[in-house]
Amino acid sequence: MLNKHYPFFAESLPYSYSALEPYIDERTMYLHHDKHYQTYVDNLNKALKDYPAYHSWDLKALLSQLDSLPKEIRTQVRNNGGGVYNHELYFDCMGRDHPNPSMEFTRILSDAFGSLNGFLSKLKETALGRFGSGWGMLIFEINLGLRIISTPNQDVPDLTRCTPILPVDVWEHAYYLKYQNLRANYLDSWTKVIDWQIVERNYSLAVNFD
Ligand code: MN3
Repeated sequence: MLNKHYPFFAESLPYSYSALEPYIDERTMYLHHDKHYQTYVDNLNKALKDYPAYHSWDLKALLSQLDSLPKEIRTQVRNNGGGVYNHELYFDCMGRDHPNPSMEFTRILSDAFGSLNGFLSKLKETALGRFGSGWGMLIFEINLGLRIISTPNQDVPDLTRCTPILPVDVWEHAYYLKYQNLRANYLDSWTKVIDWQIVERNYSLAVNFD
């Protein structure tokens, strides 16, 4: 994802639309991937189309150097590039194959957050506390290690020092069809479809790049 550049293409979902049933319904996954995510990809390309100087920039370069982009496209790249980045990681971190973290990763989470449940509660609380649309995220930050943060809209943290490990989408489009306004119920269900093998891979990559 991060080493791709213009024109960006949507990644296919790494499982079927119905794979996360009953926790996340097929229709939500279809709309979320084929409509919402696809639109972020299309609009990112549209923003960059007439700016060839940035066609070789990968997503991480674009998102971490927004201030050096022409101001006409800065907001479009921030919103749509962030949308591409966040959704690819979100879809990737879900699945039904690895519903539990390894002993080693459970220990790592416990060192940072007290216990696995302590981690999940803190992430849920942070995601619930995001007013309006945005994300809850486990990130790895240089010098600070694992942290839980929340970002508004499609913002990503400073990618020059933070690596997102596990994001959860709390825009209503992620849950409204099945859970309506009950964000907390969606978050409880989402924890059942985390693919921990992918999360642990993301963590190892982040730590080894540090
Ligand atoms: Mn979304």
